[in-house]
Amino acid sequence: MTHELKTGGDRGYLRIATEEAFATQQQFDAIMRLIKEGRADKGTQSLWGFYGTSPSERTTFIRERLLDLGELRIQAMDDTGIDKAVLAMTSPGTQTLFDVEEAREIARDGNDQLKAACEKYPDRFYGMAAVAPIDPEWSAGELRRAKEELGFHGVQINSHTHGHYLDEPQFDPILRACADLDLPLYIHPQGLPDDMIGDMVGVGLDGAIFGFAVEVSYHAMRLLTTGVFDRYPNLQLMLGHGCEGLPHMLYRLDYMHKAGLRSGRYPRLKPLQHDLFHYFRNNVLATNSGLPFGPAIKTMIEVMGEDRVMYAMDYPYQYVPDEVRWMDDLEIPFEQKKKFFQTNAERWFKL
Ligand code: 1DF
Ligand code: MN
Repeated sequence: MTHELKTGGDRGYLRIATEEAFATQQQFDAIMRLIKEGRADKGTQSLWGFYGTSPSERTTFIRERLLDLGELRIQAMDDTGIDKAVLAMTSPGTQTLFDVEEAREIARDGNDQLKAACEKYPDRFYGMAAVAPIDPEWSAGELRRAKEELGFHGVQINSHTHGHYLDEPQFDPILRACADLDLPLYIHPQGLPDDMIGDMVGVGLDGAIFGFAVEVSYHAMRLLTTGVFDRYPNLQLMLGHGCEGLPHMLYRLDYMHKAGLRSGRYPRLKPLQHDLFHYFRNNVLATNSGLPFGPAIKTMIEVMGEDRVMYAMDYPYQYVPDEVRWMDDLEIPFEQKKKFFQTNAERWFKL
């Protein structure tokens, strides 16, 4: 151990964790009911069939911690020197559900519960809204309520909704609401759609280990290459897990995108106003959730700029106090570290 972890800024910065998960009992029960009835997709069966029932130490800890928006969470933050947490309803939110009414009710109730927790711990907890993308118009209205009545700071969408992606026209009300309300759109993983998951469950690679990044990076590339950020130039897309690997590959993504355009290979790909580098430096924000890994953080800072990379712990899925010490000791300039831990989150979430 190199140093004690304390809240309050003893190292010259506050620590703000930006991808922190909670569940509601109603959400949990609805997902587990789908699984019991054999109606959940393969990705949900794999994830929540495991997290919902396994007696292992890891899953028991995660279940208990997800359902707590009180003292257990505050204690964990105190123990790891986390001053503030930006909280969102855990993956898959409502997005694996089929009943529209139930999805809306779980999102609305989750937002109310989160609002109550933020009021109880006003300098510790900050909210991102849950929505029900299966009903885009309702979701747009809920985003307005989240911003104007609940004082929330963003929205978390757990990637695809029954295999559908936010660049599809039916979801435009959600994108427009994010842009109009100036709410960052955090795209978080969930289980992969049935038509993508292949044999990933069979080989044990569908979850956070690998499949999540495949599917969310695909989602982000769809938004980027179909011109969402030309339609909404102020929209800010947040991606966790080291920006789901994309900055590492940005040269090739951009080169092949341009090559495809030049040769007219795909009718759906139309020329954009800018190259992909531009969007990564103007519309994409990254967190290092799950990746307390210097090379990844430094690459993101180099590729996207020091104003666009933020800290996240991914509590309770990756609760490792030592990770905070490694990030404190990261070999980057102090000014960059302060942006990473504190001021970028304050700026982009408007805390
Ligand atoms: C896991 C990770 C599962 C994250 C999650 O939802 C999740 C995991 C079920 O470790 O299996 O949201 N995560 O955010 O990294
Ligand atoms: Mn997460």
